[in-house]
Amino acid sequence: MEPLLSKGYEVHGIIRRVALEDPEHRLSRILPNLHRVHLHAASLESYASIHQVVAQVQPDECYHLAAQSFVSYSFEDEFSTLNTNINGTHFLLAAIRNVAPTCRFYFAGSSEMFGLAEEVPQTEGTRFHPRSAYGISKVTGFELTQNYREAYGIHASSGILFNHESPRRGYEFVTRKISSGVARIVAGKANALRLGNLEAQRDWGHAREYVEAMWLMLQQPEPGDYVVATGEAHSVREFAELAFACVGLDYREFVVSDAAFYRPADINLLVGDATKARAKLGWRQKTRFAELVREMVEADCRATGVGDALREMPRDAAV
Ligand code: GDR
Repeated sequence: MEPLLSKGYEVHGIIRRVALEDPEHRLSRILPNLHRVHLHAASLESYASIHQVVAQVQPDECYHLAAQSFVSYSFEDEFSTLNTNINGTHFLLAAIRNVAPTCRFYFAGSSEMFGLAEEVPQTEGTRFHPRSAYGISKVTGFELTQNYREAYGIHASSGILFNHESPRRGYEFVTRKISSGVARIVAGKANALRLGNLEAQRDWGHAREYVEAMWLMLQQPEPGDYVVATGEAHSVREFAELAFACVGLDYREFVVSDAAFYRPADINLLVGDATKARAKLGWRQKTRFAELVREMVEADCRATGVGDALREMPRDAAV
């Protein structure tokens, strides 16, 4: 929302009624900007509510970022993940087609669609082989978006975004789990950090830069699909090593690999090739891996009152 506000957009969002009634708790991450956006009570599970908001607002652009987005949870509750993610995308596309057909649409696709990828790095042409209900729901959303583009002429684009992180990341995702875990350990509130598969490799970029790519997609004369990635893979172990090093600690003394956090089917390596986004959108990723780790650990340490523990970033850490 901040990039759109800074560009002078009038921003509307949909939000579940329960969250609207409890903003301090449920909307804490957007509280400073709450007065600058128009929030409408609606649910991705109800076509009628989506239709009503789209008809009333008549948006020029729609960024569909709402989903059950935690891959691990999608193994525990496949039904809700598939229902919400697939129907939610369908309802939005159908509402746009019916009452705001000139609205440009962005679908948040995911590198999880590649899953057990047959090639490295992955491009827009790599075959999908999702490994979770979440990945399957995103492939379906991607196909729906393509179909609405081809069948009804909607300016509908999909971003195939690889992992994008920042200090605002939810605590359940591994990067924030590590950065907040480091802060808790320094503060003496924990003495170990239990993680799952330390060897999984991901292509981690900065969320702020990735939302700019979303916006660029909707400014193009023609809709399309774009991989957004840094092109660099790093393991969970590397992330933990750098994160603990930010406070002068050795991760091996604190990190425990716990089978409880392994997924029934994980993906060992995802790394993207953003050549198309660079060529057509002029998009560039700027934040390096070590800077991202540092920013997240720094934010959590300061918020926990242990900012003093932060050490200078080693010169060779700018990987
Ligand atoms: P991911 O993000 O599934 O890639 O999806 P996540 O941070 O949850 O996992 C990344 C990798 O780390 C491994 N891992 C752990 N993960 C979590 N959450 N907790 C742990 O303790 C842990 N230990 C190891 C995982 O097994 C995995 O391999 C994110 C989400 O934002 C999606 O919505 C988005 O589509 C993709 O990124 C791109």
